[in-house]
Amino acid sequence: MYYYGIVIIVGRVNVGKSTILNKFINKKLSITSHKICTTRTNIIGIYNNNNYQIVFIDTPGINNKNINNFSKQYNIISNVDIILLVINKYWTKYEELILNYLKKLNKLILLVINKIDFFKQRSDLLPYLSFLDKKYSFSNIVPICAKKNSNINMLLKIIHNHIPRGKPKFPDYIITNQSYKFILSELIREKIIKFLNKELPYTTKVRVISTNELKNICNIFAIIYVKNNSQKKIVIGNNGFLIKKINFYATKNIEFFINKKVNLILSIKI
Ligand SMILES: Nc1nc2c(ncn2[C@@H]2O[C@H](COP(=O)(O)OP(=O)(O)O)[C@@H](O)[C@H]2O)c(=O)[nH]1
Ligand SMILES: [Mg+2]
Repeated sequence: MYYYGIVIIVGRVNVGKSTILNKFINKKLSITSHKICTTRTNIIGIYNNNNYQIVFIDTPGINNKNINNFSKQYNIISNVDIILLVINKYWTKYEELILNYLKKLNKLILLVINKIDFFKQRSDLLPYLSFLDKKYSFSNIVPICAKKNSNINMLLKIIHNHIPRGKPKFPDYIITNQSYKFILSELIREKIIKFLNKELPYTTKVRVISTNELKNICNIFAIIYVKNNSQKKIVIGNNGFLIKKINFYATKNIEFFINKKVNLILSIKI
């Protein structure tokens, strides 16, 4: 029995969304430091544990600049299984607006209160909890401190309980701590496998060489490695038909996850 689901992490900027994703995935994904399609796009982290595969999507977050336009940031939301709404010690107008938007979607919302180290005593949390409880029928309200790793495992466990049955979308050798470029390359490889069926060995490699994020588009350059000339011909297809098809669907696949227009350049090397 397999379980597969997509979880989106939403909330105000700076509440600790990316920190939480990093804790789930166990490694610093190149989130803020590297300029690889990350500052204005979603970040994907793939979590594998036994028969569970969970795709976490970290959004840039809501602030003054995008407050009127956040449905754009939540483009993917109709396809997710769980919404993780992250907040901190204070419920602000941002949280109010985000929740009002989310409410209409009829999805499972898990509320995470992060940075509970800002509460002097645990008991100070109680009035806040009852306030939040009245806001909406969240499936759970989970206080955590991502920075100190406290309650992260409990939160993961709760998430597991809500993941539907389903076959994993990504090959199981992807372990939890893969680089972002690797995940992008998997999104490309998935389409190669799909369109080439059994004509190519399952081991075909894809490497994302560079990514360059511009205001409205993300350029991604990747190389598909094949064994010999005949394999190369297969991948290219008649008049480039197949490589164009791979490119088209791989682009859609990446755009879906990172929520941004993608210009994908694919090159084939022996
Ligand atoms: N005190 C405290 N700081 C935290 C905690 N979790 C994250 N932070 C810090 O909050 C800041 C914003 O975190 P980040 O994950 O980038 O927020 P994002 O904008 O929501 O993705 C960083 O400096 C984190 O180190 C926490 O549990 N306690
Ligand atoms: Mg972030």
